[in-house]
Amino acid sequence: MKRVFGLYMLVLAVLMMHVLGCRGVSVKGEDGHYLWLYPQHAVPVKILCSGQTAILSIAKQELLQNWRGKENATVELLVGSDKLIKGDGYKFTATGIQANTEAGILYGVYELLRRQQTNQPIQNEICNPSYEIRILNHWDNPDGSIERGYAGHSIFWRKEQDSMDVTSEDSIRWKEYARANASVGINGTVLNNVNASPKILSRPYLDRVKAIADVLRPYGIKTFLSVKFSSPSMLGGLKTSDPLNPEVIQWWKEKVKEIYSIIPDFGGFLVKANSEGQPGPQDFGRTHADGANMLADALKPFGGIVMWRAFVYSSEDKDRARQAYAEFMPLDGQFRDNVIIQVKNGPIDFQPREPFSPLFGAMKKTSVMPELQITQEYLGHSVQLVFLAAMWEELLKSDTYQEGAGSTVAHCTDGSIFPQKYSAIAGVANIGLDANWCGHQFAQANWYAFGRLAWNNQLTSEKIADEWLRLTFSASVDSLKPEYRNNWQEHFLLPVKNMMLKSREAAVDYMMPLGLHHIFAANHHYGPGPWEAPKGVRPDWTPVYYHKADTFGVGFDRTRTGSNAVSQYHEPLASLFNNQATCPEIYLLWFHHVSWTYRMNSGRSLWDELCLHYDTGLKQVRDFQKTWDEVQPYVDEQRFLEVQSKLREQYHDAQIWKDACILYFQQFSRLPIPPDVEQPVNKLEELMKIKRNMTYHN
Ligand code: GCW
Repeated sequence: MKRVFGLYMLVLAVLMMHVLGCRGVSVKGEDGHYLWLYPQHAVPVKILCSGQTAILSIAKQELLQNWRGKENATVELLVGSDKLIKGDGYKFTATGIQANTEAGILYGVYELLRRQQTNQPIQNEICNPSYEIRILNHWDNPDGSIERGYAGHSIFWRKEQDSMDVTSEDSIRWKEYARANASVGINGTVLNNVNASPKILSRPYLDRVKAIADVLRPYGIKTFLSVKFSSPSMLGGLKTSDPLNPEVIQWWKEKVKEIYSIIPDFGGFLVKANSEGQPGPQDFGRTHADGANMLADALKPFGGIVMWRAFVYSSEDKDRARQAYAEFMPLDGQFRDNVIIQVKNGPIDFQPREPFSPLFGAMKKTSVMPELQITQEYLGHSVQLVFLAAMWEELLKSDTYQEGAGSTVAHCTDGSIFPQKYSAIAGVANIGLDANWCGHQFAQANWYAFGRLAWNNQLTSEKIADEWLRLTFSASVDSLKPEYRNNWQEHFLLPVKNMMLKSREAAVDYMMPLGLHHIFAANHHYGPGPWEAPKGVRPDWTPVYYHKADTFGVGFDRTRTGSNAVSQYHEPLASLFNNQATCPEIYLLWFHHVSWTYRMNSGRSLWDELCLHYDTGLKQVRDFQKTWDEVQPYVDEQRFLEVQSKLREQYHDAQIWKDACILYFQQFSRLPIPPDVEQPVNKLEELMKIKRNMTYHN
């Protein structure tokens, strides 16, 4: 037995060297490739587990390789049936881990190891997931490019001219990806962009999906695909893609059957329909429910689901923020039980700050799942350090009041208030082939945070940041001189955590404070473009539509006398938002067109307050730079220098945001910049000429 074990370790060691060799990274992993899963100095442990399945083998292997508890302790892994354990939840018992599913055991193992590494207690307790489906959405195209991706080429798809054959590098990446996801409880992934190509459903692509699914399966991860609604005509050669047409229905049935013959545990479809030019049921005079149900019926016999996106807005309505609600509310109750409506966190589009979408809690007879954006499309791409958990915590804790006080977005979507058949949450992935996976070392924290919140939607961003920092940076503690090792918490953990926790508000401040939104330069969504109003472009694709600045004031009037979007919220929120005096100031310009001289709670005028926010945001980034410079002795050189240089760029770009917005809005306010605000250092005419090169790198 001992010899077998020894041999096993040798094979593992050779494998590890192979893995590292393939990527060409230093053994220390200072490029960030290890994510939060740094190899541990493990001590021996005995494992009692009768099962030999792929999932359980991984669970055992993880324990053996990373155990940092009592030397030679015995840990029992028991798949049983306990009514208090839900779904893939688990229980820590006096002897080990118990779960009702094998995936539950795996999640229990990862949590146990996490607690050992972060010095948290392990008591007898039950941990159940908040959401049953915890899924990443990759906006990866079949040619390997990634829409809104800032970390290189797709890990799944290759350039058109390249072969579709699966290489050993592919398998290694997918396995590392699966492991990282499983370690935070993510159990599903959509492999391609919601702006879907019909060819994803053709055989060569399905074969590659199968290869991916085979690697992900032992980590408890199901595979899903985004589909183009017009696939029957575009791929199948039919005359129509009308969801009520019998041939169309048959085409989808056969396609689904084919998929399941290749991937028996396939998860289902994600659909973007009648949105931003994508085809959908409305092209044939049908409703979203007609379209979603037709696909749901095809998937039902195999246990598959449809995630149907509510991200819709026509150019006709005068307020884009109202439209998802206006289109979907009348359909509540009309969807099959294997349809989940996927709703972006805010009513417009992943902005630095939005109030929650009014669909949460309002659709009471339909499963509704939040869609979060992990990739930082509107939050600084992979250049800026912005920890998004703070934003998601704000969303999940927002009270909708739909079923009385305490009906938070978290509870309205996790099944604890409405008896929805499925509960789910999605995050648009920020993952690419970059050595550090996410482009920015700290963007890894957002992937981590999504998984942790999907597992437990009551976690605080503070706790998540703390965990992530300990897991990601503490491995280097061992190599520190004792005088540094002893004050690691005080001199590294606390200041860096503090920086992470402040980073989202800082970004809101230097980009669009007080409820401003979507004043980005067109297309790239990185820098400012409040002046943009090109002729011939849909008004709701131009910043001036959103800020509506004039000599009176600034902001979008969504009150009862304006677009009336406030009425989509349940009382007391509708009245609270409707009244300028009671509207929370963080949403003021979202709901109101406010005079430049309006007195804010601070006693300052709106104009002064706006300038102050821009200034504060910029100064915060300067503080982040200082914080990071001071922790240099605690961080390996590569990661230190990378983050330092990105913070420098962030500061430069935050200055552009501040100067551009203050100088642009000043043309309307015609008021002086308050004396306690640092004067802009750039000229508006120069800032308006900046173009950003948007080619992604690979
Ligand atoms: O945020 C916008 C993005 C598009 C994206 C769209 C969507 C995938 O700018 O790139 O398309 O939302 O969510 O469908």
